Amino acid sequence: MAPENSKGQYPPSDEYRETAFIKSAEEFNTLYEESIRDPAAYWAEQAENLDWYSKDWKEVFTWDKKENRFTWFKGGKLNASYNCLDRHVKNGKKNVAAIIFQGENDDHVRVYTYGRLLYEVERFANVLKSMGVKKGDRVSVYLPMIPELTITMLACARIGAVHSVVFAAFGAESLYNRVVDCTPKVIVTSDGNYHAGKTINMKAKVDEILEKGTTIEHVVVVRRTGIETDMKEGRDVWWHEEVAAVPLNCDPVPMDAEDPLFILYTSGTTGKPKGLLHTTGGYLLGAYTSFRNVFNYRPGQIFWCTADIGWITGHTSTVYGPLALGATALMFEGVPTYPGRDRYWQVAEKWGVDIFYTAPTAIRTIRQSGDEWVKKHDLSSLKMLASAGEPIDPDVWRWYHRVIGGGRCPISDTWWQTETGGPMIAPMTGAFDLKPGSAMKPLLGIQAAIYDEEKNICAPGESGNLYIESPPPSFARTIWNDHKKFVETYWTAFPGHYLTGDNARMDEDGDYWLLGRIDDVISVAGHRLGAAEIEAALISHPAVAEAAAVPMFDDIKGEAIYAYVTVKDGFNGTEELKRQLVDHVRTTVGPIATPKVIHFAPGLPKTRSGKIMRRILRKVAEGCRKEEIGDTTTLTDPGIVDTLIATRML
Ligand code: 7RM
Repeated sequence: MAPENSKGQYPPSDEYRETAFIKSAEEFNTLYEESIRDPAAYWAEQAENLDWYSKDWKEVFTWDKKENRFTWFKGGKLNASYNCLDRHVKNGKKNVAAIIFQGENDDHVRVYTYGRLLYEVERFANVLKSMGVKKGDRVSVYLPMIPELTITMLACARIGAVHSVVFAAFGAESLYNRVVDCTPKVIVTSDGNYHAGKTINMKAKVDEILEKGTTIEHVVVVRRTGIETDMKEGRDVWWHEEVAAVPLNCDPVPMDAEDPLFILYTSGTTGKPKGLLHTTGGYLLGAYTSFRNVFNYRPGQIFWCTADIGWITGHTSTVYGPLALGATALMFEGVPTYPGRDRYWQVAEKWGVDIFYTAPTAIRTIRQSGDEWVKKHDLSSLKMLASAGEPIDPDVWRWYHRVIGGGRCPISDTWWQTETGGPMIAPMTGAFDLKPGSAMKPLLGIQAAIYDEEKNICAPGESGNLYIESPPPSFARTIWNDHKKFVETYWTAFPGHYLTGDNARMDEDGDYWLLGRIDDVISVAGHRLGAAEIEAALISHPAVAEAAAVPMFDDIKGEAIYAYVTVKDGFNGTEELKRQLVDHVRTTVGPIATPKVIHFAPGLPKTRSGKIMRRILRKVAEGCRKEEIGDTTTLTDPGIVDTLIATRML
């Protein structure tokens, strides 16, 4: 890529431009105008890239704005696992690598060709069937980043079961909440997982939730670590024993485009995580199209997204996007800093990674370790870089570009959410002069807009609420069990427009700059955590009366958790209690929710209706002075603010 131009932007090199699907801003503008003049026509044309049993949809897109129900390609029939596997096997890719698995331990390597992956998926689909799993049934998946995770997802898709993956680092309480909500028949887990040199027992957490009572009848356990594992007769079975006992072939079930593909939970403003429901046709089409357009993937390239599959980024960018396209995806089990702080670069060099996709938090961690860790490796195979999960700071962007990308690789800063299913705003790297820190423009077929509180379009430079104007195919259709909440959360602020929950502004060139969340979501290292979930964990400790969690600035994680805690009478806010609370949150929600600060407070600022004023708590956590806090007159006890400022924890 040519160096930075006089405007501080980064135009693509001619060499890169050549390989891109869209090669100039003019070409993009023309295609974009066309795509939004008639989005249904645009998406119907894209739908030709999938393999359908039938394209008998009456209408491409329907949208009932009163009920907030929408459909894409309803009546069309396809199968996601067929699209991700069989069709590539039939098209000469039987012996092309689909997944390159790199375990945490450097010699744990498995390569699955499309042919082998199909074989594994068919066998496991038969295992699920043998357990009585039918079309529409839910299957919970609580697995580390190992190929069995992808195999389970595709096996579900093959027989029409709905997978619900829970991030492996979530604790028992978080797992329980996600499992009871979607009432699965089966859970697929592993004995344990490897994390930064430690072996963690996963099955024990599953046992813990099963004791509380769930709908789960069968537990399939992958032997990953070989640790001592309690297996309950009649309920728990080993993966390797089951797959050896079933027939090899399993035909894919034709699904309606609107049949559910998966449920994925995400944290929101209220205590209960929301199960976003994604459907077969629309989601898969979105994954395919965005993967092709954003990454300019070319056959033979190795694509590596470091996100865990427990998050939407992993669903779309490690499983469905690459496999729908017939690409080769690296699947990595480890962490960026173990055994050395060059682990990512060692892996990228080892496998000759072409496209590397990670989160700003990882880049910040790696940058902090110093350039010499990167310089030890030959990263000349890299062609492009990408980022997702949080705003990427321009300085960090430039470091990523210069040190990781060798000044040669364009960076796509992709903005999206669990709800959107796939990227919505991202630069076309072969066409745009890139601006560090900006996600730039909505993708083809996507319309975004920024409105102020009065629902006027914000002028360039003004910040406001980011909306997506009409739901594209990849959007979640509802919240599992709670359509009312779906409507309230996303479609009520401005009926007919999807509220993203993010602040943004547009610059003079019409490029988008994302500014962070407007709600009570804390983004720790790019992982969305609900303040309410952390608070619920704190409050469940016997010493805690009340708790409020807010984000605080953290130069590595972007945001960290600052927790205010009022203790019950008879308890004292000691260092020992602090340690206990931190441990308690780690085991209930998971290590990613570890509070950075516990601030013992005599009380919390509340409105008369009893709502905790998080705005004020955020400001105190940020270190604001009294004058900067704003109006406190609506509080029942305004004096509490002075106390909190005086006792603020640094
Ligand atoms: C992909 C993912 C969604 C929230 C979203 C934003 C933030 C994601 C970017 C970003 C700035 C980006 N899904 N976010 N990507 N902020 N620039 N490129 O992370 O559902 O887990 O989180 O993440 O606040 O609302 S998510």
